[in-house]
Amino acid sequence: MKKTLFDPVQLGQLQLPNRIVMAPLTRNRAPNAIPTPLMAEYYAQRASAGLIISEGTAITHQGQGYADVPGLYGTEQLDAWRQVTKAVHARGGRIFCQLWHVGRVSHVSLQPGGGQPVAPSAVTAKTKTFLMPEGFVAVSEPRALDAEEIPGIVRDFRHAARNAISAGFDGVEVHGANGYLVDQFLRSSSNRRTDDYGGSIENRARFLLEIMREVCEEVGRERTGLRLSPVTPANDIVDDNPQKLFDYVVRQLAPLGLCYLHLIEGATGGPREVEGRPFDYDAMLRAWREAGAKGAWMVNNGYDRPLAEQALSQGADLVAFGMKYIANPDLVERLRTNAAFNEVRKEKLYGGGAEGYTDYPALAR
Ligand code: 8OZ
Repeated sequence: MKKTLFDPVQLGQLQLPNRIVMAPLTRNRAPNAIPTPLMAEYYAQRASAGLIISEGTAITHQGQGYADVPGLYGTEQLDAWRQVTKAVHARGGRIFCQLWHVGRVSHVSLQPGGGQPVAPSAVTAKTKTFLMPEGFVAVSEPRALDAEEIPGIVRDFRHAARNAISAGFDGVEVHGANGYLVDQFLRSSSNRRTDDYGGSIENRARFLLEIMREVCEEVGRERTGLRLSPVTPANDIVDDNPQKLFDYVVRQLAPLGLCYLHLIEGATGGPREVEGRPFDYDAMLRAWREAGAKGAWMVNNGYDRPLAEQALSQGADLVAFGMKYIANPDLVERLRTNAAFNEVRKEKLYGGGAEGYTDYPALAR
């Protein structure tokens, strides 16, 4: 039978009412890294999504890279997240937490003790972070992690996953995309290590695979997803051979039994084709399935209803919407009825309050 965006679908133990996912979206509205009641309202407004994935949430203070993004490592943060997950569940929704360590995409002013951000290698990214009140500023020079520090960060992911479940999330998504720490380990441009975590594809993938094994063990494979972005140029990331890298990665991931793999196709929030960076996503999906994976294939980037329906007919199971979800709390209903979309107010994306956050109207009943 032809799949549609509006079919119910099983994801791990969860029954999703549709195949529409709210993508993770950084909004910088959590002062002191603590979620607020306004955030609970924002997510609850979007509870008709098949699944909500939270904004990137720092697994530790060291994992923070932007002003006022939430964390998941302190009691106050967990208590505040509990109010968010409760509000989403009260509206009949489901929400995963995106586990985030930014690595080198940070600034000394955000780091514990004003220290240097950490990275696989001491290579500064040509990219910006967002501070308040300064706005966009160049990231700080990172230091290379000692080999002895790496198991601790793997454990931090595991611990944050446990915290997410204790805060009422239905599962977790490891942020392996967009040039943050996990992606920095994967890529030849940012990983210049000569130990077991650098050099060959097998070595560069080691950090990711260790994290995924630990997180699955902690919260269960049916509650563990992963986001990847094979060719995005976001945060100054590039790889010699992404097709070969991700072919290897998905074959290694398959036996873990993740509940989904979430793919950003092309440049994050930009064109679906990146000049000079061709990529065959179908081949990646085939490799994952050939290796025995049963999880959902979630696609993202610039989707509308016709393109989403085409993706579903070609093997995708779920479609994640970012920008459209910011401006349209009732996106499911709008897609279903082919209604017009509210336009996003870009100047309200990062930081601020209710304006451009919880004040986008739903369709009149
Ligand atoms: C936009 C601004 C800050 C962070 C990502 C978490 O690219 C982000 C992000 C996006 O994945």
